[in-house]
Amino acid sequence: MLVVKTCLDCSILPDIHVLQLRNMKNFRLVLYFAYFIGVLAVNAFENLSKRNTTAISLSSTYVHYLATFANDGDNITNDHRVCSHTELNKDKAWLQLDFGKPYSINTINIYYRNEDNWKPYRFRQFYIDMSDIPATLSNTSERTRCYTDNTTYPDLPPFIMEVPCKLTARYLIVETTYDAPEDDPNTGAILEICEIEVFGCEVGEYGAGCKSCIGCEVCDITSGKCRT
Ligand SMILES: *[C@@H]1O[C@H](CO)[C@@H](O)[C@H](O)[C@H]1NC(C)=O
Ligand SMILES: *[C@@H]1O[C@H](CO)[C@@H](O)[C@H](O)[C@H]1NC(C)=O
Ligand SMILES: *[C@@H]1O[C@H](CO)[C@@H](O)[C@H](O)[C@H]1NC(C)=O
Ligand SMILES: *[C@@H]1O[C@H](CO)[C@@H](O)[C@H](O)[C@H]1NC(C)=O
Ligand SMILES: *[C@@H]1O[C@H](CO)[C@@H](O)[C@H](O)[C@H]1NC(C)=O
Ligand SMILES: [Ca+2]
Ligand SMILES: [Ca+2]
Repeated sequence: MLVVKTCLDCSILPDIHVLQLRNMKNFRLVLYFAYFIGVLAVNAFENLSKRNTTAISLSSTYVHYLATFANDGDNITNDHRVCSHTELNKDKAWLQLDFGKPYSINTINIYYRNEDNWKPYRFRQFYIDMSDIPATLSNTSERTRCYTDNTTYPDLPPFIMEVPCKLTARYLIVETTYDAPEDDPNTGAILEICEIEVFGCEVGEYGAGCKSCIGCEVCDITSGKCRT
C-alpha cells in the first residue's frame, strides 16, 4: 500500500466558501469591466474544452479521479472527489486537450484543487504548451510554451487562474515535473485540475463571437489584424 497524505476525506470548512465567493465576485467584476472597455470579452469566445469533438486525457489517473472531471462544466475546487488527479510517484504529469484540429486560443481558465487542508502545493512551476504533436509523443522542445508559473516554496499559485495563451495548435498540454515537499514521502509530479476552460476560435476567426478574418486567412485572435 502507498502512503497517501493527500487528505482524501477531509471536511470542508465554511471559510473556504467565503474565500471562494470573494474571488468569484472579483473575477466577475474584472470580466464586467473588461467587457465595457471592450478589450477582453473572454466569455464571448467559444469554450473549446467542452466541445463534443475535444478529447481530454491525463498522463495517468489516480484511483477514479478521471480527466473528464476537468471539463464537466462544474468549477468546484474544494472537493477532490470531483477533480481530475494524476498518479503518485511519476516524473511528469500532464493534462491534454485534443481539439481534433488546430484552433486559435485566446485565454485559459484553470480551477485547481483547493481544500481547507490541501492547498495547490503541487501546482507550483506548472507550464502550458501547445503543439501539433500529442503529449505522449512530444517533448517540450517540440512544443511552444505559452505560460510558465514561477511560484516557489512556500508560496502558492492562485487556485483560480486566468492565463493568456495566444497560440494556434491542435493540442493544449498543461504539464509539470515539480515535486511538492508537502506530500513527502511521495516523490514526483502530480496535477489536480478541477476544471479547465479554453476560450478561442476556429483558425481564420477572431474576436468576440469569432468573426471571420477580413482580407486574410489568419489573423490576430483579439485585434483581427492580418498576419503575413
Ligand atoms: C463557477 O461556475 C458557476 C456556475 O456556472 C458560475 O456562476 C461561477 O461564476 C463560476 N466561477 C468562476 C470563478 O468563474
Ligand atoms: C463552457 O462551455 C460549456 C458548454 O458549451 C458551457 O455550458 C459553459 O457555460 C462554458 N463556460 C463558460 C465559462 O463559458
Ligand atoms: C456536436 O456538437 C455540434 C455543434 O454543437 C452538433 O451539431 C453535433 O450534433 C454534436 N455531435 C454529437 C455527436 O453530439
Ligand atoms: C525531443 O525529440 C526530438 C525529436 O524526437 C529529439 O531529437 C530530441 O533529442 C528530444 N529531446 C529530448 C530532450 O528528449
Ligand atoms: C516565469 O519565468 C520565465 C523565465 O524567466 C518568464 O519567461 C515568464 O514570463 C515567467 N512567468 C510569469 C507568469 O511571470
Ligand atoms: Ca469539474
Ligand atoms: Ca513530494
